[in-house]
Amino acid sequence: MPARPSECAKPLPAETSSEKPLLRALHGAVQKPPPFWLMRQAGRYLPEYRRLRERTGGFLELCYTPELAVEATLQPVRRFATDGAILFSDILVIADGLGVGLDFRENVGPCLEPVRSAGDVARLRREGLGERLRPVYEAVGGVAGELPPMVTLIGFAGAPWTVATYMVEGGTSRDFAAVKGWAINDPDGFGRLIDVLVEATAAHLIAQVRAGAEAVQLFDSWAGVVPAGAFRRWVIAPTRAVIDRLRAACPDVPVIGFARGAGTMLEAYTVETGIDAVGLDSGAEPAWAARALQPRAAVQGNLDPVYLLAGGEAMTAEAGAIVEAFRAGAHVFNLGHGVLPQTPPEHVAALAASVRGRRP
Ligand code: 1CP
Repeated sequence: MPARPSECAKPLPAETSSEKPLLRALHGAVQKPPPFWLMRQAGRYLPEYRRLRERTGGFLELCYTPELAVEATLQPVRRFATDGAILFSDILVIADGLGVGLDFRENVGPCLEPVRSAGDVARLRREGLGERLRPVYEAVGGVAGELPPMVTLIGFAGAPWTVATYMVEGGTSRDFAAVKGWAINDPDGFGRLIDVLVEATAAHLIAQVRAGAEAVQLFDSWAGVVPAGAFRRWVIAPTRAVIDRLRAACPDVPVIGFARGAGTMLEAYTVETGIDAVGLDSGAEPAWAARALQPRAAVQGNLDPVYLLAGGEAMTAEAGAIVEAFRAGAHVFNLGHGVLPQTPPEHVAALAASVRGRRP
């Protein structure tokens, strides 16, 4: 594996870095068993997270207090010996850093002041963003210093489209009428918001890599609501623009792209964005993805989180089928979406054992 440029990552002994199973898979190595981590592996389903959360004022305070974010990141790694540690943060810290007045409300979710006009875009605070997000990068550095030697540190950001949905709707949405309406009625105006997010997202990922992240994931959780005819403009092009900027600064850092719900656009997404690994939601049939996508990128996924909630034989059988389907190429075992908050932690332990135990 090529040496990584020193300005982009904390120097690790080359042999340690190259031995990390998750990093190897993202660079295309075929491994049995596959390395494994879970989206939303930190959070409310863990009693130790709930205790940490009770001690703090709120979710954002947890994200912006490096010692606490480090602790939340490491909790699932200690418990399940995952191959990846995903930074404890949120895709919406970018929106917060741009000054939209973000608040996470109990049982409601994120609330933001909606951005709906050229004037709103012009008022976004682009200068000093890196400074305002500095606690996030300090958390990355803290995790890098405490990580077990074979574990890969994953940084992340929301993709521009998905972050824009929250900024325009003012929170989560059912029909995405405001954001899609803006994109349809005034594509150039909406495009300026996307352009701001491309720059901010690239800078955010570069800063995480410089602080010690070894791979990054772009979460496009709402890619699936974009009509197919607009998918290249609002999903593929902004993702490609972020990756081009990241690669110019940090050429060797693997990028995982997770365009949830992309359906028949996933092949174009994989090829045209230039991602190293494609995150699959549970709607992607493994046999199809092994044929259509795995020759072009490592694949990551894709157990439905409800199998993990259910546990038992159904879970291990389904996980086994996924491992089997992807055995000929590079594969990172994961869920098709995040761990559900009501999931028993013992089920995660059982899943980890079953993925590890299989030696086909
Ligand atoms: O303690 C709490 O109540 C906060 C719950 C919580 C947590 C633990 C939120 C609120 N975010 C997070 C952490 C988080 N979010 C992580 C790091 C932890 C880990 O993965 O182990 C990551 C990677 C995210 C990413 C994220 N945030 C996404 C993309 C992934 C996905 O789930 O599709 C999205 C869409 C968000 C927005 C968000 N953050 C939190 C909420 C309630 C929401 C809105 C979700 C929605 O619209 O339904």
